[in-house]
Amino acid sequence: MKNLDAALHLRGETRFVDDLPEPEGTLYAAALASPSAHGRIARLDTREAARWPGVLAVLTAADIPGENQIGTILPDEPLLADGEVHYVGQPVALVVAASAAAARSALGAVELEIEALPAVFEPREAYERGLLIVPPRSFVLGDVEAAWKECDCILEGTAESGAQEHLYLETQGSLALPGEHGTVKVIAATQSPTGVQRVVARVLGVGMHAVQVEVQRLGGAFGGKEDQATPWAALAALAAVRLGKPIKLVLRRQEDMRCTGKRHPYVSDYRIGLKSSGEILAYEVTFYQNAGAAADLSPSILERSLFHATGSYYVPNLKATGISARTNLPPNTAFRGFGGPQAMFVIEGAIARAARALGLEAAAVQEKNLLREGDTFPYGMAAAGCRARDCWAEALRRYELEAHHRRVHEFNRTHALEKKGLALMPVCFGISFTNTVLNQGGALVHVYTDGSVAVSTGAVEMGQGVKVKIQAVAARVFPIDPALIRVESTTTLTVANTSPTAASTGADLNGKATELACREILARLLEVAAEELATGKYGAGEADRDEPGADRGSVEIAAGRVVWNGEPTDLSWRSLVAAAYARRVSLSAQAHYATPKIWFDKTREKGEPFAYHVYGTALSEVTLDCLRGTYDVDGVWAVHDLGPSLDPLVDRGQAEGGIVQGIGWLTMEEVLYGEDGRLMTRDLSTYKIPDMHAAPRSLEVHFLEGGSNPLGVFNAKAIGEPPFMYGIGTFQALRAAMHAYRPELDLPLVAPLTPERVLSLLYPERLRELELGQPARAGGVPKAGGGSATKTTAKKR
Ligand code: LUZ
Ligand code: MOS
Repeated sequence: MKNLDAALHLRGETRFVDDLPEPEGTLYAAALASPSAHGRIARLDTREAARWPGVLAVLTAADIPGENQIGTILPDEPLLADGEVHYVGQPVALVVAASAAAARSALGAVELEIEALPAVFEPREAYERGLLIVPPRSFVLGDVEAAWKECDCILEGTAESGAQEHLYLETQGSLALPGEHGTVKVIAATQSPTGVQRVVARVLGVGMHAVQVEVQRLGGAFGGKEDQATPWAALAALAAVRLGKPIKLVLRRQEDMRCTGKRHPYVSDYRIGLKSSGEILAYEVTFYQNAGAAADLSPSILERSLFHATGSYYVPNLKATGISARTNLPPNTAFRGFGGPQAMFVIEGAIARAARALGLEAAAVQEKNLLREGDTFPYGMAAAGCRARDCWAEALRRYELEAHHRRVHEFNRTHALEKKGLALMPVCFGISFTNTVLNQGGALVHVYTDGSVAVSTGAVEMGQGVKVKIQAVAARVFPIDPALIRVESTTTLTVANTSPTAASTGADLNGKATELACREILARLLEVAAEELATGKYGAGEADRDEPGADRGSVEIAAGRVVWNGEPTDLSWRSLVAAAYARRVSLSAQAHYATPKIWFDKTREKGEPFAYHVYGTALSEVTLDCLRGTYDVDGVWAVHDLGPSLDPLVDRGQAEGGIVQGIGWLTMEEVLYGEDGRLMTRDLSTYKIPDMHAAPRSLEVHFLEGGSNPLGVFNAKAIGEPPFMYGIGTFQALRAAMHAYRPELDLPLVAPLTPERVLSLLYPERLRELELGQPARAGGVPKAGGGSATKTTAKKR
């Protein structure tokens, strides 16, 4: 099996929002984006723009019939700016015209005067000014203060990880169709149809039952459409209802990059304490999350950082604090890993640095502290079915770590200006939305009288292959040709009150619901089968015809036909379905699945928030050109805890894609804003993502067998997010190569390590000289220095 859309994609026939046939009379909308990062709107005059050729209307906050509010977690985000603007790119007005070009050209005719207010872009500065999204939170385990005294080595430092642009292939967009009785149907590129429905209803001042949201598929999302597809859908719906016409609103790439939020950049302070053996006794970390101008999903993302503060390790004494800082950037949002990668980035950096200080291999310190069965996570849950050490050991064995080490060592000994680095990266990622209520899914299954099946769920297909998995689930319960099973588009009419397809849970939650609905229909069909067989028409069951209570338990379906006592009968799936219809038995079922047992108490910050954890270990090798600062990823080789895959090809695609995306985040992808808060890296000539050449030369993912996971569909584990974090290992391998060249440097823990940055970190003296305009010092070989621009030197408290 492969992605159900593969053939359509290959032929370019797949329809994304922008490819849908437009109903007659469709109008086009474009948003006027704030040019200012923070200011008071002194004047907003739309009259000139409204007279522009082709323009039918210019809408502002005053035109919103309901609430001008789109916030999901906090009500702090207007749909259209009202009185103030808080980031460059914030929608201020909406121009509706006969063509998209006319709408865009009229944007310049809107007269907008903004009185600038002071803008803040750095999370620490925002924190110091008291600009917080939510109050700080801390997760505590043991007693860090007491533990420092027991440590042989204590290191303090800071860590910085950058933003990341989602760069989904399909930009944000919606087509809104006004209906009768004040209803509207919105075809949106969203991970969260219910989220769009709720906000559209709120903005229009109507009930959710007046709003239908439909999603066929997305051209990628990665979290970028979990919350941030909503404003564009709501703007299209607003215009559709105001003008009574179909409205299409699709962002161009630069608009999308400029106006939407990204992965949160984090600045973190850490302190780690170890025994000389490498055992970690205590870890204290404070995450300063750059949330941008509105809450969006930031509090949940920060919460996941706290959950994953200790990565794959058991740390007996921990204090992790999360600070969500409000700045004047576009609201940052969900991105694969959802705050987990930012947290693991810090502890991995801290461990590698501590290992250097102790004269140990990083891998030795990692292994010593890896989670064991029964270890307590900082949030009080015990590691159950822990596979951290199984994956680690299998990675070492399968990928011959010792041989790798020897080769790298030999290479580095014989190459003066090229260096290789190796690093291992263990991953432990909790599966479930950390917000417990979201862990529910629904399915609606119809079997038609010809035996074909339609399955609807709340899952949104975004290229991750969730539909092929749901089809596989239905095909296991109904053992029939998968071609008879169609997985329908996702709409709020078929399955209501859905959670976003996110948190790697799409296949679990919706697959489980599908399984339940199919089983309900199957049970009815088996009843019918037993009765049909008892008629003796199908070459089986005759003996029992007259026996009341004949053994119905032996009736099953296999390979599209009824099997009785292990023997195939003449009763086919199709005939069985027709017989059920003739007996007036329902061939439809709706089911709801809620992850059992999970809970979390926010007052104590303790609970069992995750259904299970996904584990894995990846080995990365990097070759660095020490003169140019450029590098190649020689390979990433992972052992990944997955269990029995529902679709190995799809899962492998997810793992490989996640790895490359994780590498991109920490190496070449650099989001830069100007001093005025304007995005500088707003197209693909200035924002580089990994391509074929940047991808690892060798990329292997081995799925670890064994283990049982009853909380995943048919025992499989979730795949979406965990592999992303293997990229942290590649980043560490690159740092190891840098250390191999300049062992005396205490490199600051900063990402992304673009080649420019690598070069400047390798030659800090040169950089200082250049900055001071001084001639380069004679003598060639750079001297050691704790002098790199960093605060990562050890401090005493
Ligand atoms: N979205 C969300 C997520 O709302 N809650 C989560 O815990 C989560 N985790 C990962 C990705 N998206
Ligand atoms: Mo997500 S980061 O939308 O699972």
